[in-house]
Parts: sequence; structure tokens; C-alpha cells
Amino acid sequence: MDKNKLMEIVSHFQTEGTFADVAPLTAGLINDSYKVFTLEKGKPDYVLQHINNSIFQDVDMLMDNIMAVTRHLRKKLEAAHTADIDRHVLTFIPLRDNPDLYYYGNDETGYWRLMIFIEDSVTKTEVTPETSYEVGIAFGKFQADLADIPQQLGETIPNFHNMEFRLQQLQDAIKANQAGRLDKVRPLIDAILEDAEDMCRGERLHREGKLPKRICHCDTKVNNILFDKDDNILCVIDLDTVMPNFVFSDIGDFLRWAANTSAEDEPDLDKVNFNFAIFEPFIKGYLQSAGHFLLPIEIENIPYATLLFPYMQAVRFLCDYLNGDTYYKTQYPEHNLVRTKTQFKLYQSVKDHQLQMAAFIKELLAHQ
Ligand code: GN1
Ligand code: MG
Repeated sequence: MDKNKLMEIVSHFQTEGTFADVAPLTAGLINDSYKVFTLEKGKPDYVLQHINNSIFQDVDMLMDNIMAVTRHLRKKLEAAHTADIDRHVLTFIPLRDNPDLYYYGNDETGYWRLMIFIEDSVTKTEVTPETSYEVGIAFGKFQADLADIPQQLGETIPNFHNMEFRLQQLQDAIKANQAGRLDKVRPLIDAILEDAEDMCRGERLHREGKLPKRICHCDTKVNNILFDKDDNILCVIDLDTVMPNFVFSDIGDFLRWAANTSAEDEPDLDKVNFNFAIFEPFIKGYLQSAGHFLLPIEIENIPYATLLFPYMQAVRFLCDYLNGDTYYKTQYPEHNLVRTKTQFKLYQSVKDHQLQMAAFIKELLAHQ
């Protein structure tokens, strides 16, 4: 988007300083972000973010959730007398003409929000066993800190990690066959659907009153954590999907991404395997900070959580492939199909490690 237009959008927020430039930041698959550079030293730079309104349809709910979460996290940091609080929680900027509103926009320009850029912070894409342990602590702490949030948070994407719902979407996509790609993928669909019932265990346990929903991050990729230059964790970011969910979301989605020996769209399936050396430290760190509030059923089902997310992502990518690539950004025509196969291969590899995972968790708990 045109720089002048971006600057015009920024001018609606209560900022400090004058702006020198605005430039794109590397983005995820959903939102577009820009860095806004401030001329004066000592004044913050900002991150301007376009809210993907077709995915996050209730922008008021989205920003209400995010403000409730960041305020609550800030209180926890204050109570712990943390130094440099602004480096450990995101700070969103209100509008000049409405200090209660934290986004700007309309149907025409789309919706935008602005937050302070945390100086000297970096994101990572690679996960080592050491980082995995730290990230486990951070996401476990994130859940623990939000366990007593007084506000009732909304589901910013209804049924986001609901496996039954995702399978229904796949069935709808099969029926509609909108992009005419169905014949090509029938054997893959059959193989995926074979395990459908097993993978809906979470929803069943919830209906039986055995499994609670808690406030989860729901997009626990390592690139949603900011590190300082010495590799210390600063802050959890990308809060759009923070909502009530099974704790499985934050365990499974992190491992889906990080405990894969390849990228999530690696075309050579021989390179796609579950990396147990990343699983172990992550679970150790996670249980260290979240273990005190988890129910036995949540802990027992960590192997299921680890299995669920590659499976769910395979279903979601396949669904988008059948629909003609309307949800995920793609770089080439078959990208969503390649992603589906990668995720399904990872799922099969995780399956081979189920007993090993259960044994590891048992051992870990025995030594606590
Ligand atoms: C999306 O935009 P990004 O990369 O943070 C998606 C996740 C998927 C992921 C797959 C809101 O996240 O659920 O796991 O792509 N986010 C949404 O790479 O759908
Ligand atoms: Mg993200």
C-alpha cells in the first residue's frame, strides 16, 4: 500500500514524534504489518497492522479481547515488579478522537491498529532444544497469567480449533468441489478421514464435562515470541487468536511447527519427521509453568494434543485447496496441497512416537 496512505492512517492514532518512514515487516499468513519509523531519538517506533477483517469478522470483540489480555498481563508484571514492563507486554495506541478505541478504519480502507515497536527485539524461525524449553515456559506462563482474567473473552474466530467443525468444513468443501480439484485428492481424503473420529476426542471430553476451556494463545509459533539480543524471551505477541480453548491448542500448535524436522510446506516428505528432541524440552518448560493448574486429563492427553494439530492443519490446508485457495496466502498453485501432505506426513510420524511421549511425561511427573 502507498506510503502516504499508510501515514494518513497512522495520523489517526495518538502517537508521539514525527515520522521518517514506513516499511513492510515480515508478516504471517494472515495479517500485514508495517514498521513506522520515528525521527526523534528517544521516541518509540511503531508497528502498524492491517487487521484481516475477513478472518476476524468482529473487530470490536477482537480488540476488546486484546485490550483485556494486555491490561491483565501488565497487572501481573507490575505485581511481580518486573523492570521495563513495556518490553514484556504489547502496548496498543488509542485514536486521537476516541481514546477508548484501539483501531481505526471502515469497510473501505479496512481496519488498522497501532502498537509500540519493542526496540532491539527479534523473532526466530528456528527452534533449538534450549529455545524450545524457554518457549515452553513462556507459553505455559501466558496461560497461567491469564487463568484468572476477570473478563469473559470472545471467540475471535468461532470454532477455531474445533476438530469436528474443521472436519465439517472439509465435508462441505468436498461436496462443493469449488475449484474442481476433488478427483486429484480422493485417496488423500480417504486416508485423512480414517482417523477423524479419534481426532475429535477433545470435543467429546468437553461435552462429557471432563475437559475445560481456558484462555489460550492459539497461534503458538516461535515467531510469535519476541526475544532480546541475548536470546532472553521478552514478550508473547500476535494476540488475535487469544480465546477460550483446550490447552491442547498451545501445546499442539507449537510442536506442529517447531518439532517438525522440515518446514510446514516441505515438498520432500522424507524430510518431514517429528523431532522428539524439541518435544521433550518444550513439555518440560510448559509443565514447569502451567503444571500447577492443569487437570490430569489435560496432562494425559498431551500426546493426543501433539497429534491433533498436524492433523487439524492438514484438514484446514486441504479444505482451502478444495475451495480454491481462498484463506491462506499461497506462493504457487499447488501450495495448499503440498502443505496438506507435509502436515499429514508429520501426523503419521507423531503417531509413531505416542508411547514414547507418554513414557516421557510419566517420567517427568515422577521426578517433580
Ligand atoms: C495462520 O498467519 P499465521 O501464520 O500466524 C493460521 C494458523 C495456522 C497457520 C498455518 C488465524 O497463522 O491457525 O496454523 O497460519 N491463523 C489463522 O501456517 O487462521
Ligand atoms: Mg502469527
